[in-house]
Amino acid sequence: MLGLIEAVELRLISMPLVHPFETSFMRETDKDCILVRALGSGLEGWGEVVAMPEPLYNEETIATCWHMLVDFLIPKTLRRAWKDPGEWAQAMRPLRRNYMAKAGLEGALWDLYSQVQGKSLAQLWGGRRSRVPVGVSLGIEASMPELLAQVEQAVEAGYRRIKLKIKPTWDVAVVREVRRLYPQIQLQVDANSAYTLDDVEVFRAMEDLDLLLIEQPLAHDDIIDHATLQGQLATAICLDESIHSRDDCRKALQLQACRIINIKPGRVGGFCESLRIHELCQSHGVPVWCGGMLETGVGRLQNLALASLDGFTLPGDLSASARYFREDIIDPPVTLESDGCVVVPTHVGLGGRLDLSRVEHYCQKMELIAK
Ligand code: OSB
Ligand code: MG
Repeated sequence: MLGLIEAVELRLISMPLVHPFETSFMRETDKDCILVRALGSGLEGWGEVVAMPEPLYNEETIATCWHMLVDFLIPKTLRRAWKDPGEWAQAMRPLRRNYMAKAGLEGALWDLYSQVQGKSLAQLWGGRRSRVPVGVSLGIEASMPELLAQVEQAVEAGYRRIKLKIKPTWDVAVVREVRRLYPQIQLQVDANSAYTLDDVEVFRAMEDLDLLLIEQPLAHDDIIDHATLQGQLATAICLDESIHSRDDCRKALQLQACRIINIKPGRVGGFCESLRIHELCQSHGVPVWCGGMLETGVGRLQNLALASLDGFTLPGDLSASARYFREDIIDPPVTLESDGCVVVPTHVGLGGRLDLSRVEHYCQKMELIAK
């Protein structure tokens, strides 16, 4: 029993990134997000809303999530006692989309539920691995030497899989050079929807680079064109932005729009839907991996628990805290083992790792919503 949720607090957090992160759609120097704290049964659970300040990755923003949480999701949550986070997620379905807003609150409820049940999230979700291989996502840089310095640093740190962000003017030549210098490394690219079907030649030119996958080459809301592109490529396409639900995933697989799925709990409305997508992909023999949104330790520890499930056979975007932050809001932070893996948390909930004084230090705004 999850029980009655008595109050929910929202905190807007802004933490400096150790290195700016640039994609085909934006450049970030700070990690801004909402932390959700759900209070009930004398316990507190924490979750993270991964929406960004601007609607450039998807349509949500920090402000739209704040509004959805304060005006709809939290009031609907406070009115009754919940059996478990699954029942809650089902009850929120009439509220259309707004997946990141939902996922942040669901994460807080899972943290609470983990404590009530006395089981870790990995245990609750059926994760069996105690450590998971992780990769690193490297942004677009101003020059090739600057990117190569980032690659070298990541390889030296022990990461065995590198993901390169690409965009027109920063693609084939860049990826080819990294592949030439690191013939052995697992390499993949992420276009964040920067191309159209007119660019097939760009992807053809990468076919000999032994890429694990090409992530979201075409439009954020497309499945059909991706099927056309996948039909013309030997390299696997992986969908990120286009997949918001198990149903989207089912349709993408049916149309053969991709061969791999990136599961980001924030993008699909939470861990319940993530588990459903994982199950569907497993039944189709389709590999999945856990994507990231530069999460703080709160979202990161929860994503790690998800990535411990059997179907997550590819390295996730779940790097160590130090790759993003000088100081994470969890202590101890997430660290990389010498074999390129991260240890899956075995503790109940956040295991007392949240450093409240650091949360307060990075907090820019707080709101308490109670009945
Ligand atoms: O497309 O996977 C993406 C970060 C922000 C928004 C979108 C994406 C990303 C990443 C970073 O690639 C992954 C990470 O958290 O390390
Ligand atoms: Mg992506």
